[in-house]
Amino acid sequence: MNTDHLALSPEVADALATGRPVVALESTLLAHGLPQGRNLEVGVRLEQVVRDAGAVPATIAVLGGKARIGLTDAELNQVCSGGLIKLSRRDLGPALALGRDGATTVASTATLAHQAGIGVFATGGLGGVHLTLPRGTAAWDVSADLDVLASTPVTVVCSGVKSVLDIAATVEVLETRSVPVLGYQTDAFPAFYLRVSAFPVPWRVDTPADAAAVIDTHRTQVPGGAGVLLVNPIPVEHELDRALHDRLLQEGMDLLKSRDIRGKDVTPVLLEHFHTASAGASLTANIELVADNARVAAEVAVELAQRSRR
Ligand code: PSU
Ligand code: MN
Repeated sequence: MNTDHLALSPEVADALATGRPVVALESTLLAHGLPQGRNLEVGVRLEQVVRDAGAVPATIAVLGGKARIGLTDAELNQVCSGGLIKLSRRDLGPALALGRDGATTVASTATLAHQAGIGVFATGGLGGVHLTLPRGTAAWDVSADLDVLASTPVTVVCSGVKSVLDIAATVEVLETRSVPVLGYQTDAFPAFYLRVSAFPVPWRVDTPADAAAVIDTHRTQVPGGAGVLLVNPIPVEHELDRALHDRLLQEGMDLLKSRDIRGKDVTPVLLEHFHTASAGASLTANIELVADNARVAAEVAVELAQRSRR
């Protein structure tokens, strides 16, 4: 493997060279998960949240056939202006070789973050196992995020998985693939818009220091090269009303079926339905949960940097 495709911003390169904490942020949630007109302010805010907690943000996207690790204002603007394709890890080779622009998902962001030497990454929700008929999409659909997390030593901080997924099956895959799942101040696996799902987490940590201790130990003493999933429930004041949530979910599933939506379009179409049909309530929830994950990720990155200096 070479790293000729990586273009680190001067700030991120300097932080990594001097052992300062860095948090990776993804671009698909900006380009495909949030509406244009709102996504840029979120991208800017996430970076500020990371800075306020004492870490350096590294938003990641592929622009002009280079993997940009840490974006300029103009690059973040470009990511949020529309027209970027959604790149999973399978798409990195084509996009880099053909000089394309694209937004990176959890799978591709974690891949590039690890190549750049960044160990902590914040997002909204991890991709997972999609529901199949009669409730969901027609085809078998399992996000590459799960495979990549099982084979990439990066900690992903998220609010669990979207309730548009089969949470039971997703939790089982994480177990099978030996990915440690840590509940952050929770005993329940969170369901994105909702703080709890019907499923418990195998482990709970209550402080950034404990999270860092587990991550450090897992990374240095447990073979297998899996990442860690740190799940942080949406802040209680922003949780979606359960009845509204259940209605949106049912409608979303019906929409997928009637429009025959498949593959990588499923998640963006569902999110867009939630945002428009809830008159923005789910949008606020989505933005606030990502911001809180960015804070927690930065606090954990700070602890990890301190540990490596000891
Ligand atoms: N979190 C959000 N919004 C998003 C996503 C995460 O708050 O849009 C994206 C991530 O990029 C994740 C993707 O990798 O959804 C999952 O897509 P798929 O199911 O096609 O793998
Ligand atoms: Mn899929």
